[in-house]
Amino acid sequence: MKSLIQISKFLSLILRHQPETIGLKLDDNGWANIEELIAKTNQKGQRLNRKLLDEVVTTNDKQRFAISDDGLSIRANQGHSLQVDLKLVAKQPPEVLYHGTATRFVTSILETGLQAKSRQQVHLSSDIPTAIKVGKRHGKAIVFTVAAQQMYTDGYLFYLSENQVWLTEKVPSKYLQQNN
Ligand code: HQG
Repeated sequence: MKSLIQISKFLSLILRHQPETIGLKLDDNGWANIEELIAKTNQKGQRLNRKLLDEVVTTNDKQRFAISDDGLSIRANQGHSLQVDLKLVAKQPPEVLYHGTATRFVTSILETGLQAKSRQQVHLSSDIPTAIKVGKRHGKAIVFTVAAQQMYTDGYLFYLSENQVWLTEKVPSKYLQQNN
């Protein structure tokens, strides 16, 4: 693999979506054994070693990955399509959060609310610039303000991932306000 970004993308695929691609299994909490991950990656002809892996984890722009306290395992902090239990503790959200998406999804979102789609949860940002970046990944960006505190009062649970992404199961459209 040529760059740290490519390794990060590869790790996202393996640790969030398809560990079976290299014959790897994650535990119930999403952890992979690092030695095994490296060995199986190399077996597939992709160069990876502990030094490179550590470099990806520490330099990653969004801190997408965490290494366990004993240094033996790695997991993705959020973004899974796989069923994993990250053991996050429910937390009171701020008054509002933001969700960046593409303009072409607006009609559908206003009809059915924000859904997790292929991921385990809906991802929310705590500031608008981050939400714009997330939205741009899909096309022309648009940002929704989410009445997070109101949702929380109404019984919805919120979680904050280790890399500061807010997660919730769904956001009904009555809690959404279009920003731009
Ligand atoms: C949209 C990246 C139509 C939703 C980011 C989004 C984030 C609907 C898309 C993280 C809908 C799903 C997650 C509805 C939701 N109708 N469209 N009812 N409900 N959608 O990629 O939030 O770089 O699964 O608005 O930065 O864009 O990978 O979710 O546009 O933190 O670490 O369906 O992934 O992080 O797209 O991004 P995604 P997301 P990483």
